[in-house]
Formats: sequence, C-alpha cells, structure tokens
Amino acid sequence: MKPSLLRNTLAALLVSFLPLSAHAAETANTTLLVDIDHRPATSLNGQWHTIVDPYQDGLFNFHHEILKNGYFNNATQPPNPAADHGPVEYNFATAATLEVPRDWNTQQPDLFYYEGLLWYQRDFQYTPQPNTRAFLHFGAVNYQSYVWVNGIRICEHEGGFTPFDCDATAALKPGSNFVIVAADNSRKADNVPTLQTDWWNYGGITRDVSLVQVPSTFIDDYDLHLSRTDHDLIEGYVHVEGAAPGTAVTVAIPELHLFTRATLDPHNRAPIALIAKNLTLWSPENPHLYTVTLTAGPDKLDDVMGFRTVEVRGTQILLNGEPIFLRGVSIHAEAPYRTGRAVSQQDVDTLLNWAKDLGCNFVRLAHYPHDQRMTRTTDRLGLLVWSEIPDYWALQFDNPAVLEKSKQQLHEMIRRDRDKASIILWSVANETPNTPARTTYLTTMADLTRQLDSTRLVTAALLVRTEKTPTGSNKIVDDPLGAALDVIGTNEYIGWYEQKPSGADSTNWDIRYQKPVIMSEFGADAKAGLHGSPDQRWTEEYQAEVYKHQLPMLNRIPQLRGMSPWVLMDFRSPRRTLTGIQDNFNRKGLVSDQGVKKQAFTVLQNAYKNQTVGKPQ
Ligand code: GCB
Repeated sequence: MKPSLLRNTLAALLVSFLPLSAHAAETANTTLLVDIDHRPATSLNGQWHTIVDPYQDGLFNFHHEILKNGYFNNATQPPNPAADHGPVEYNFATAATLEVPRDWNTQQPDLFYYEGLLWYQRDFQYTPQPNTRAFLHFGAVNYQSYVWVNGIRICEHEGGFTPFDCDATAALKPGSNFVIVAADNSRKADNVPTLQTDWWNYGGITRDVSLVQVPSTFIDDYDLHLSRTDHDLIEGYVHVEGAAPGTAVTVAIPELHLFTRATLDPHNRAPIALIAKNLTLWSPENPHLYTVTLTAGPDKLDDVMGFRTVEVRGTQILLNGEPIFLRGVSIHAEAPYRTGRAVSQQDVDTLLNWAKDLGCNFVRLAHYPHDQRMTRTTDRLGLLVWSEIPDYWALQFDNPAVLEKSKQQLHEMIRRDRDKASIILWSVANETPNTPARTTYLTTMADLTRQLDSTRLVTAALLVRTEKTPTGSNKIVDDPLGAALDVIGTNEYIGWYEQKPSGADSTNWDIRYQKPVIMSEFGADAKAGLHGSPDQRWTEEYQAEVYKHQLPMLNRIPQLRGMSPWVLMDFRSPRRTLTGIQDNFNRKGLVSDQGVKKQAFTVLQNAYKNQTVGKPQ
C-alpha cells in the first residue's frame, strides 16, 4: 500500500485499540501540563476530517472481536503495511470535516442526537527542536478518547471536561504528521457523569487542541498562594518534571521587584516562600493580577495570578479576612445565541458580562469544569467561582472504579486551575442520593480535595428534606455529607417542582450545621416573551414571582452566605420535551438562549444592586 493511502486509512490504527480497562496501567496519563495558555504552542484547531462510526467498526470486527491483525499490533512500533490490511472503506481524505473545537451535535443536523464513536483526523507540520518533548494537549474531549500520531497510539483519556496531554515525542517525525482521535460520548452507567443528566451530552473535541514543545525538563505543576496567616507571604511549591534534585528554581514578580530562588528536593519539588509586602490583594472590587515568572533549568513560564485568602470562620466566609456575601448565578457552558458547547472567548465574555450586569460577584460553574478561558476571565473580571466535577445525581457510588474516575477528574480540575484566584470553592457533588455508599464516596472526595488543595473551601449542592407544618413547611438540611464540607450548598425549587411561589413565605429553614450556607439553586422555567398572570406557569411573570418570594425567604436564613440561582441562560437538555415551550431547552434561564433578558433578571438585578439580599454581616 502506498504511504499516502496508508495515512488516510483508519486501518492504520485499529489494532492498537483495546478497551480502557485492559490498558489502563499502560496508558494512564502521568503528565499534565499547566498554564498551557502561556506556553508557545502550535494550534491544531480548525477543520478535521471525521468519520461517524456508530457500530464501532473501526474498533471491532463483524463478530465484535477487537481487531488485532492490522498494522499496529504493537502500538509503540512504526507501521508495518505488510502485516495486514484494514477496512478499506475508511478514507479520511474524502470524509467530511467538522470544526474543532466544537461539539459535533450542533454542526451537522444528522449528528444532533448522536451519541457514539466518531473519528477525527488532521495533518500537521512538526519541526523537532533538540532536547525537547512534544505533547498533544487537549482542553477536553467528551467523553472517552483514544489518540494516535502517525498510526502509533499515544494515549487515551476518560472524562469529558478536563484537559489531558499525550506525549507524542517518540511518534513524531520532522515535516508532515497526522493525528487521529477517536471520541466516544456513549452514556454509560459507570461513567462520571452517569446515564442521567439535565444537559445535552455534546460530543467531540470541544476544547482547544495544540502541539506543545517543552524542554526535556519542564515545570509541570506549581501552587503559589497567599498564606492565610500572613498576608505578606506567598508560599507553595514548584514541581519540575524530569529534573535532578538540587536543580535551581526561581520565582519572580517583576511588578513588585520580588525574586526568590529554591532548589528541588528528591520529589522534584522546590518549596517557595516569597515575602511580598505591599501586595495588592485580589478581590471582586479590585481583581489585581500579577505576572509571575517561573524558571527551572531550561524552562521558563509566565503566569498571570492574583493573591487572596479564603476561609471559613463560624458561619462566615472570609475573603482576605473580611466577611463576604456571594451574589451569584449558576452557569452552564452553553454557547449564547447559537447553542452548543461554549468554545470561544466571545462565548465566555457574553455569559460573564451578563453575570456582571446582574450585579454578581460570584458564579457557580455548573456541573463540570468549564473551559480555562472561563476561569481566566473570572480572574480578570473579579467574579468569585464555585467549580465542580460532574459527580451528579445517581453515580454508581458503590463501584470503586467509578470513584477512581471522579478522583481523576478532581485531580485534573485542581491541577489546571489552582493558579486562579477567582476560584474559592471546589464542589464534589450535586444532588446525590443520601445513602451510606454515597456518603463514604463523597467524603473520600472531600478529603482528597483538601489534600490536593488546602487553600480553598470544599462544598457540594445537597438535597433538602421537607416536613409539613401546620402553617407551611420546614426545610431541613441534615444530609450527613454536610459533615465533610466547609460550606453547605443546598438546592430547592419552591414554586416550581413543589408548592406555589408564595410557598416560600411560609417556609422555615432548619440547618443542622453551623457552617456557611449557599443556596446553590432555585428558580423556575419561563419562555422569553411569553406573558400572562403571575400564577401562569411558563410565563416571565411566573418566574419573576418565584424570585420575588424566594428573596425574602432567603434573607430569613441567618447563615446564608451566598446564592447562585438556576440559571443564567436557557440551555439544551433532552429531558425538556414540552413542545412549543421547552423544545429541548431547560427554560430556567434569566436570559434566553437568544440573549433576551426575562423579567426575573431585573428582579434579581435590583436585589443585587440595591443589596436587599445578603446584607453585610
Ligand atoms: C437541579 C439540577 C440541575 C437542573 C435543575 C432543573 O436540581 O441540579 O442540573 O437543571 O435542577 O432545572 O431541574
């Protein structure tokens, strides 16, 4: 077979595939580049050739056996065209293209509901540099992905919302190369998230792809944060991959004329302590960011970071030592106007500027880690952030393999975003069933979160118990998971899934934890432009009515320290089937998917701007 034909055939990669479980140890990702947006990189965004493969014929033969006898029995070896032939039907050169990054569902009508395997291919140029390593960096691929370079499988990854890096050094050659990615967004019971969610399962390469060359020893992790006890001290560590103990590491903040030098310990970590007097602390009012320059041997990396502290004192949340109230809103990573996954800076700016316009100082980025553009922008705009992993609803909490998946996603989220001052809360779950297995699982997750990052607060959105009283109802917050959290998040839908909007007037809250509480969800559906009386469901008036009754109720919760009503913008969800109203959108947005602000937007905006909720404590 001519090389030109070979490179366009899917056969070139078939046999290097085995299911994840069989290969987990061999291919588990150990490297994770951080601060990737400040490293020089070749973008591989753009048009990729794609083949839709619903029956997974690129992976299995007609008796559903894993294809073994193709070109790449041994994925670490170069192709041997004499060894076998593959399915000749696959030809990327003539296949249609899709844009990367973007979900496939909103690019082609016949892919709208597609859940399954889809192959991506593109060519790229590469010029090796001496003493470097080259990684393919993926911002996110939903959900499972397998990656080959020049027919050699270089990695696989599970989890649809976190970044991963594939070491391509050995597979690359000077000049023309090609990369193939198999992306599979099949929903499975033992995935994280699991089968049921209330958002669209957008598939594909949904975030940036780049080729990154780094020196053979390089900075792959660091944590630099302000000490809670000494606001003149920046402390933490820098980790350098591949370097010898004793290697010098430097950290500088040129704007403050600060510089420190440390050396790597036997674990490749250099402890950092930087006396930083006259530091302007990061806050929503003054989101000051500093350029921080790190060096280690041949590697040099700039980051743009803010410094602040966050902690809990009794039922208060303290930012830089001062009590704060979080005027927030929940946000899905849904693209305004065109729908689909939010992918661009423009998408991010539109969403976050609506949040600013609402009077927010806080956003809950639901229900999975959002694109890094989002958290870079919250850093710049001064919006505090709740960031969460998709431990959503009824995961298989008794399945140890699922716990490993959650842990991996947590690790990847924290690793990517620990340099963002805006993030103050890591959330480990949303609305999970109260069972012993669940509590054990999520307590493990909360503990791990603190191990990975002791500088932020751990939270989760809990379900609430309701008891009828002669005059109304009691909402009881006593989920045992609360014991593992620093801040209690609670979701409730009085006026929508239960009672009338006025039900909030006769609801009392009985919170069994002396901890800060965030009302992490409340809300109601309304179709923008649909008007009627305040007791007519689906109208803007009804939604506004829910907010009008919620806000006074929330003010009666003494330990309430913030809120993030559901939700900033309407978003697609296959669960939302009401024709003419929902049309596959969850309509609880304060803004429609076409950017129309509903009446409830103004109700909440007035409350936030006039500070009639969350009075200073
Ligand atoms: C919830 C979920 C959220 C849903 C929302 C709703 O409690 O946390 O993901 O979209 O309710 O609209 O029902």
